[in-house]
Amino acid sequence: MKVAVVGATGMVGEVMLKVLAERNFPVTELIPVASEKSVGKEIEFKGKKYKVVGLQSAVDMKADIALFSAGGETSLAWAPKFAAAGTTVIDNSSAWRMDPTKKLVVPEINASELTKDDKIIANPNCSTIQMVMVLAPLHKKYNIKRVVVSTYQSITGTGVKAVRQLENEYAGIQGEMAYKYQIHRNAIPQCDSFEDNGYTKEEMKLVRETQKIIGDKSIAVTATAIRIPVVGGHSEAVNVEFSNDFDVNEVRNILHHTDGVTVQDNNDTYTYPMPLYAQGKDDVFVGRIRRDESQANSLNMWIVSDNLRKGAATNTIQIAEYLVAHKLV
Ligand code: 11C
Repeated sequence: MKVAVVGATGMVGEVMLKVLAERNFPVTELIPVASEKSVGKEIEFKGKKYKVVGLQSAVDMKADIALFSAGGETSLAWAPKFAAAGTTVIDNSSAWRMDPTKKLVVPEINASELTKDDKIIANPNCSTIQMVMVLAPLHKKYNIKRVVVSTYQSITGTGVKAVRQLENEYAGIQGEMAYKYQIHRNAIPQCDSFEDNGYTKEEMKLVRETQKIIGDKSIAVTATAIRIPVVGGHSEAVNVEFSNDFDVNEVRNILHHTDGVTVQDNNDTYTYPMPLYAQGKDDVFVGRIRRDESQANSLNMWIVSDNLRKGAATNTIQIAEYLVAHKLV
């Protein structure tokens, strides 16, 4: 496969290159793509050096697959040009996710929707991916009525500027701000900008993307997304109300047998997921699984995953793997 990585020098792009190598994705030719200021720079992939090219040169090189992580505006402007050249685009931005003509895919849940005609495929938001990985198998068994989620999100979701802000604040250096407020020793109840309904875009992604991926608009979701000074991954406190009653051990057992999900749930040994330990791993970790005793058929869980891995690069590459395995590209 001739593979273009658009945004190769960015935070997610770098993890994409790492994951492509780790999973031994069949790359016959790599095309690292970035903005004009990075063109000509060299990046290393599997011990070989590659020169970064610009977007138009990359379109002309007619890759089989282009993995995009260069922001919504670049995706809106360039994904159609790649697609018109015959390249299948898997896009990690929010640009195409809610477009009814585009598939929004978490491979373990809905990759079977993909066909050869899907030339621009959307990768969901990181906080949505880790939540639906746990919700989808439970929805099948007990039917979800409502989800209440609060997120505790890693600054790596904002990008390298936020990581620098935290490092500067930690070292007591005045520098460029990614957030309106100090993030060191703080919790900021705003991820992304606000919509007219008073929620942030990040919160509404959790609502809309969950319904689209699971394919059920009747699932009610309400979210509060918080930024915290952590780098390893996003954490989520999730409360779920089902139509049907459940057995907590059966819930653990279903999740234990779900591909891509690891149950870490033992109070006796203080075993529960934490971002410090999820970092660099591909799985979604779930623990603190317990009945919500305040309401019928309701459950509480704590879900953690590396937002740059399953939340971004890994999921994108799993989509590419599915396309290759099913000869859709
Ligand atoms: C964050 N979830 O943590 C965001 C980052 O729609 O792909 C990814 C934004 C997106 O701030």
